[in-house]
Amino acid sequence: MRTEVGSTVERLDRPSAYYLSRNKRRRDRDDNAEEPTEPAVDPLANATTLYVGNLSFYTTEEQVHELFSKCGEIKRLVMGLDRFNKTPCGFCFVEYYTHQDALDCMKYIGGTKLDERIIRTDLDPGFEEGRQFGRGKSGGQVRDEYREDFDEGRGGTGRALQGE
Ligand code: GTA
Repeated sequence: MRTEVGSTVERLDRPSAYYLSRNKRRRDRDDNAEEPTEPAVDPLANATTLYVGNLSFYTTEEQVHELFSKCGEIKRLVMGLDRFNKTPCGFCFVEYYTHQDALDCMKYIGGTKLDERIIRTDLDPGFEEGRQFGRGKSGGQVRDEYREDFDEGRGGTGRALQGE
């Protein structure tokens, strides 16, 4: 299944696409890289953390907690923040106690609506300090700098257009 999220097409049914494609991109960049002789350890095999994307900037931690608690007890919830002004910038990490709860969440909550937006969940190898901050030049998510549509829940037009 595919869904249009702003100008970005995101896949909702491929749990580990983000990390798989990053690894493939790295291999493709390095011409001399040999194909691994042994299968790599899958960093998502026992993942208990989910990345949650396409949140409204106005969705609160309490709302996220309430929804994601439906699939299991939450160990930790980290809101994604603009790295300059420390306000929510449209994503978060949800950590469960068990891998099964994370899988259930992918199945039952990923692709559903929160605050009238279709949210995207992706298995994640685990939160590390610093990852809660947007990596875009403006401080928010990189994807918000490329956006050309008007998305009221995510600050209007993309940051690059705002700067023009
Ligand atoms: N597990 O799908 C994900 C995921 N995403 C999308 C972001 N994170 C994710 N984690 C998992 N799965 O900790 C995590 C990151 C980081 C935090 C914030 O969220 O590991 P970000 O600020 O970079 O957010 O990350 P963004 O923009 O959603 O991340 P993404 O998609 O990785 O984009 C970064 C790269 O893609 C950049 O190289 C950028 O040049 C390019 N890019 C992104 N969007 C576009 C676009 N529309 N057009 C062209 N290039 C784009």
